[in-house]
Amino acid sequence: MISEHVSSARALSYLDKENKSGAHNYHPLPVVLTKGEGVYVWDVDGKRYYDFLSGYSALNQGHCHPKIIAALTEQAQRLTLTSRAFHSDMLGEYAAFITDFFGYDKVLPMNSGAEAVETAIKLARKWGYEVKGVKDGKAKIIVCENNFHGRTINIISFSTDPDAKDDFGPFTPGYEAIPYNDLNALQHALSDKDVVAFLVEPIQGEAGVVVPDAGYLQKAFALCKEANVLFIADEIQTGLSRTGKILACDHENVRPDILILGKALSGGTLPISAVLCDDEIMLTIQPGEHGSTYGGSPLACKVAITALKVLKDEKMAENAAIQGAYFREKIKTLDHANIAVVRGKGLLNAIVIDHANKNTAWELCLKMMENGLLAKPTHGDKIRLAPPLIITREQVDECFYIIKKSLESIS
Ligand code: IF1
Repeated sequence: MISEHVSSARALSYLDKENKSGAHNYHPLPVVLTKGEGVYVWDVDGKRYYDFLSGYSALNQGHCHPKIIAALTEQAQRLTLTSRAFHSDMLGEYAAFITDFFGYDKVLPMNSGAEAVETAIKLARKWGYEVKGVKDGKAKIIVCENNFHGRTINIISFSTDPDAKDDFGPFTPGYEAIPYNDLNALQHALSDKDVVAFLVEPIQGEAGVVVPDAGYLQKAFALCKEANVLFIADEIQTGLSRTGKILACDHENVRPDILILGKALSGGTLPISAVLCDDEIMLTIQPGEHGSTYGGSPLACKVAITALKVLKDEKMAENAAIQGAYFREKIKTLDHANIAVVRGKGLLNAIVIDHANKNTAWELCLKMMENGLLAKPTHGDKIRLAPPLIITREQVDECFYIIKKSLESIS
């Protein structure tokens, strides 16, 4: 029973309401939050927790970062939306800022991560037909097994996760899935002349923070170049300082042909995503061929500029690298029977629970919740540990203690 873990009758009433009138498309921990600040969130009974999910890495800058909230509220009182039927005084400024920040000719602003992935796919196909010269309707995109790129029909068409796709067909053709971290498979798949792009997560998030071998991204990029194929990096989860560099691809000095960003681009305030690439690719899309109502709104532009500035000014990539390495070292010392693997980069980490009882990961999360730390299991046996990037060494020590204590109490 979930209800026995709920902190109060009042908290339970929120769960009941959600359950009765909201779709049942999630299985959340039984905690009802009402306030967030930095690395902390508070539930409706006033209990404080460390947030080790960070809104699936949308909250890299921490909850309610004062500079981001100031930018949001200031812009919200002036101009929120023009649609792209008119210009705003913010879009040009944002486009100049973000293209300079990441070193690309152009940006195409969207909202959710899935929309940005769809945008990248449309760009790759259009480039394939208009620049590479692939025959109409033949364009093929290589993806990796166990990928996660979002939940639209097209994106789940190339998912290999039955939970994501069963009973949602028919699906979109034009994709081939190869094993992740397998350069031979990539080389083989690239021999098809109709391939226009390779879409890859620099670290597979949903798969359980799967870090590829050193050199994989760089060699994969080189293979794509040899085959005149676009290398598309989905950095929606790995980007924006999470792994200890502004982009996970930076660890291998790879500059993707198409870069996809989302999540922390708004510091957890609005759905803001972006696709970046150079003119040869971006200018294949003409007026009327793609867009969205909210993408590139003045509100989003202002928030995204501020969110990026905060990451850089407050050296969050550097802190993620330092605290992440420290945290992994500490967790590795646990040598606990229940922990099979600890892996990750920067502050994107996961532990894999090894136990006969397949509920152990969920039980551990409940224990950690009780002890003041929120994290969520994925695929039954993996727990993602990804706090906001502003976490301090003292806080890492305290969180380590909470995790250790929780582990000890379930074995
Ligand atoms: C859900 C995971 C995280 C993503 C990558 C695109 C998107 C995502 C690499 C789509 C979104 C989220 C969405 C959330 C769970 C989740 C997730 F568990 F699936 F892996 F972050 F850890 N590319 N990831 O990770 O972005 O459209 O959601 O803005 O339940 O769908 P979106």
